Amino acid sequence: MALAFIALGSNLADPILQVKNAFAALSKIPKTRVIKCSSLYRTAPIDCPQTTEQSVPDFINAVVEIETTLSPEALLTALHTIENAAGRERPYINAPRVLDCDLLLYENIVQNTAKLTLPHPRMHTRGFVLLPLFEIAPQLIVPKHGKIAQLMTPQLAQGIQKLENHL
Ligand code: PH2
Ligand code: MG
Ligand code: MG
Repeated sequence: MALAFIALGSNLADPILQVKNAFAALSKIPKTRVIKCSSLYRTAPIDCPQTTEQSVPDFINAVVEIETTLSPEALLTALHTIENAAGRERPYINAPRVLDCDLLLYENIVQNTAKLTLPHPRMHTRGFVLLPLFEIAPQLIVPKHGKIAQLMTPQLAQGIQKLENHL
């Protein structure tokens, strides 16, 4: 069994419901068990281009710890299937999305292949990943980057609100 962490994000089509549905969908991946789900967090968009008069909607983000016997690549494929089933479209980079499921970490694997980079290349700079991850794994050491507690600088918490009463 391998431990892995997955980041969920949505800013379209009832994001709270999308993330809750994703918790359920993750628990149905073959050879996989959900160990912990973080709280839901409302987060300001980071690096999302504004293409219309309408401002980019806030995200709902969360992180899930799983145990699996799937390979990292097979797990990634399962995550894409879940995104597509939720109706994910990719009109441009970082477009608003019904569901994004990113594989953050798989054991302590460090790799950079055409299909998959581990750890996720931007996870260590993003508060919307680090805050929920810290909630469920405060002792975690992120390969290449170090202790999660030390990655979490106060600025990263700006624009992030933990939602109470949502699980
Ligand atoms: N995902 C991105 C880019 N920016 N910002 C927030 N707040 N939450 C996200 O999930 C997110 C983002 C690319 O996947
Ligand atoms: Mg993403
Ligand atoms: Mg993604």
